[in-house]
Amino acid sequence: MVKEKLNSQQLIDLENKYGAHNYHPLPVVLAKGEGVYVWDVEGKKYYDFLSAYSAVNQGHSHPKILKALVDQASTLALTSRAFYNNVLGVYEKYVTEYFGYDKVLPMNSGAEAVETALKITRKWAYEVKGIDENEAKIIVCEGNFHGRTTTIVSFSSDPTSYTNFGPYTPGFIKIPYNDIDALEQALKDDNVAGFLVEPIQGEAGVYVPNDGYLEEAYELCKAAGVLFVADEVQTGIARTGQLLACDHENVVPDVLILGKALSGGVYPVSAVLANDNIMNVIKPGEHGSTFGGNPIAAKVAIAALEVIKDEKLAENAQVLGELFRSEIQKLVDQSPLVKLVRGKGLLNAIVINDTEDSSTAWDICIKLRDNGLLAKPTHGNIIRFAPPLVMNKEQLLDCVAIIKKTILEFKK
Ligand code: IF1
Repeated sequence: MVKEKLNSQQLIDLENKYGAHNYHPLPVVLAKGEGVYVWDVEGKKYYDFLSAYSAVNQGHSHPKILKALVDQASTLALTSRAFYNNVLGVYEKYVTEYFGYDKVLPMNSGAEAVETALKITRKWAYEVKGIDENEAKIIVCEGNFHGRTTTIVSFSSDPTSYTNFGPYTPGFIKIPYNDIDALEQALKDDNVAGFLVEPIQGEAGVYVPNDGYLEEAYELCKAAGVLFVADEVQTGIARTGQLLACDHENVVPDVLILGKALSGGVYPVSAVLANDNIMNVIKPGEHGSTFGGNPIAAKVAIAALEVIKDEKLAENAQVLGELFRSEIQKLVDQSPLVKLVRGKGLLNAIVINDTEDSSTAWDICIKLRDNGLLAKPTHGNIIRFAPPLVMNKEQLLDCVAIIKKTILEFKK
């Protein structure tokens, strides 16, 4: 039977019929990716301005990362941690020296790494800080996004994330983001073990906190004997113009959570990094995962991190990010439709001048798609712009032109 090539609508229909409806994708069906570009089933070319939520910082189908993936997959894909292998220790040395920590606990998804960090923080609280068993509390921020597990959504402030997934995991204190006084107040509780925070809140709409917020928060945590736990799953790996968003403020998290672009988007790789005084609370048999730290993940992560350094992607994100925001600011000044642009490096967003529940941001993204650029609203009236960090100045200015044209021609 000759398998006819299915068109976009047929493929959308398949997903609607056979797939759970846990997403509402933009109506475009992608079939190929290379660098900053993706192509749909009909062969139309787009700039990817989402980068799979910052997992594809190194660009689609990066040859060096793909080679690492294919070579290792063809040699030894998975041993489980029941046995040693000849790749994991090499990766563990590489990644801990790369970020400056004693140890790494390798996992797969970002949520798994967040859960791992929560478990380590709690165990440290009982066994090192001396908090009474089952009394440990972790401070989190309103507007957070740390993943989709039942414990993580237990401390979400977004009803879409937590409604009807109870009963909820206890032991979390929610405070407003970017509010030092609220943190200082919450830290008065002697049972606080850690403060889990995104250096920039991605999903909430690319909320960049005040300069100095992270450093002040870090100092308050240190004074209170509380672990500063940074979720850099989305802001890490050069996305914001530094290797880590915390590097903008010389903050060295006690516990560092990485994911997404740790693999360049070709494979699920996440990690938790910490020094021995914290990481050594985990003893054999107390935590793990079938695929965590597998040989493919290890080789892919080494290649993905080498690309970041070799191609100076943090520097590029810093320079192109400043250019992007200054160009889009001209649009803000010119168009009543765009309220503001904000971000750091190549993690940016525009706020559309309409209500959160309006379809304006969505409709603009449909027009952006028609004009050859793919982006998607986060919450309601906010559109996130996050291209691969391998983008060059000419391509960025081409994208700015597409965004300006789309906004200036847009009719509600
Ligand atoms: C979805 C959001 C972004 C994250 C941070 C942990 C995780 C994420 C800071 C969990 C994941 C993804 C999840 C994906 C969409 C995307 C997302 F919109 F959901 F919030 F990027 F902003 N910490 N973010 O951003 O990592 O388990 O997904 O590997 O769930 O729709 P994961």
